Amino acid sequence: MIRIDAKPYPFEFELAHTALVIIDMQRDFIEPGGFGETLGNDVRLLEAIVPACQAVLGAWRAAGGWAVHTREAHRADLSDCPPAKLRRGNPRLRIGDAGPMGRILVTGEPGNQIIPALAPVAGELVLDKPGKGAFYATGLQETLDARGITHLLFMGVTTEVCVQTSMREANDRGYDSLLLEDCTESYFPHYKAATVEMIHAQGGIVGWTAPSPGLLAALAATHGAARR
Ligand code: C5J
Repeated sequence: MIRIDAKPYPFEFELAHTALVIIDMQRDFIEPGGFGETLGNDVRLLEAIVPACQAVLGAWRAAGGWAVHTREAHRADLSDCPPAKLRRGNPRLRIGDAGPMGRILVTGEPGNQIIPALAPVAGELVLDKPGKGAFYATGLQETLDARGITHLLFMGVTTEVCVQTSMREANDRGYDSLLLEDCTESYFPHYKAATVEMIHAQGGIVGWTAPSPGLLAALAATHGAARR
């Protein structure tokens, strides 16, 4: 059992029954010149969490942990994109339009790929999700249950949209989830702060939150003990 300091109280999990879920660390959201930037967002905020995410992913793999990578992605014919999602807002570029890194939020396009620093490796799950949440129309619950996963560690972007939606979906499905505070970001820092607070409020109404160094220390201790 691994135990880390967290809010609202320590989070305990077994490595074999826990997945690291990395939400939408895609080029179009994070890299300069991508879709996120064309919307007027300062992508440097999101880029800044990449080293912390890399450290966690590296330590997780070294300890023998399993990871899930999600991408917000639609089929090329947009048949899995509800008209309401397509119509929403008044953006210069809509889902499926040609953007600076290929068609916006379309599977297989360059901008839709996970950033190279966090590229998935063989054996990890890469999940294309048509919604904000990782569970909607993806079969994720069935995959997790088949592997005996009961606990989830979350990182990725954006905190208040796809990360929070996925954590709420996970909570309603009975998983215990923790958000790594320094491994998630929003284009709007006050939304991130509010989301972190609302996740662990009311005795952990959605789940737990913690900075990543506690996890890294616990993983190093577990890994070291396993090698001795
Ligand atoms: C994500 C978005 N990944 N903000 N998407 O949060 O639309």
